[in-house]
Amino acid sequence: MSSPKEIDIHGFKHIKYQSETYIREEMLSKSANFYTWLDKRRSVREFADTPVPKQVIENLIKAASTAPSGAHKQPWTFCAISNATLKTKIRAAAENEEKENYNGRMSERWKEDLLALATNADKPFLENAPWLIIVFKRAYELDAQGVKHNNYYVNESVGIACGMLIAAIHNAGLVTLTHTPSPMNFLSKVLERPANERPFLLLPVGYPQDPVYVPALERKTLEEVSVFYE
Ligand code: IYR
Repeated sequence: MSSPKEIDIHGFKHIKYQSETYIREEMLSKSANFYTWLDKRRSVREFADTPVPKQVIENLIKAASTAPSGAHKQPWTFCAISNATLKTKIRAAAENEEKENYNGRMSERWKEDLLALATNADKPFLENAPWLIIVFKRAYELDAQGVKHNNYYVNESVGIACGMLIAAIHNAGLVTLTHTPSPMNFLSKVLERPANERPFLLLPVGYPQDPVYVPALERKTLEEVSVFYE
């Protein structure tokens, strides 16, 4: 007898799920190729002003929003900004904060660590990149009666969604960087976000400037990042 297409578990419908599986050789080559492809991703800080179609950004956000989340609450809002006036406002406010960071709020040790990345308080990418995606975490939801319901594992959930967004951007042949102007509450004001949303991460999206240079970084080896218990 064939198994049912759907079953009921305490009143909730569960549907039969068929995951894609591969023969051993294909699994080996797929996993190796995915790593090789992902390893080509680099954070890029200089963008071309070449436009990126809105539909591409929509697809990237849809991909990110497939991320697993605590109790499937999907506690995220992606704000996609191509509006030049808003980008200028965001750049000005972010650079104000960053000036304070670089001129005092950051420790000497921190600034030394950043020398290799050649970052500073100037953030031209906030205006040059055709799109800024600002990810907000939703700390809680309000029901129809206005009662607060906290979401679960919000940072973990939104962090995973951001990782998937970054992979989707790479897959589209575009580049990004993770920018966290600090403090970033100004983003809630500029974008008029509701009180249950807090800024989490800002990602400019676009084509890299040509030519573009990135720091000659090495990634940790498998041995450095893993411990196997067999
Ligand atoms: N937010 C600052 C500083 C900065 C901090 C870290 I940690 C980085 O990896 C990169 C930058 C800035 O955006 O410049």
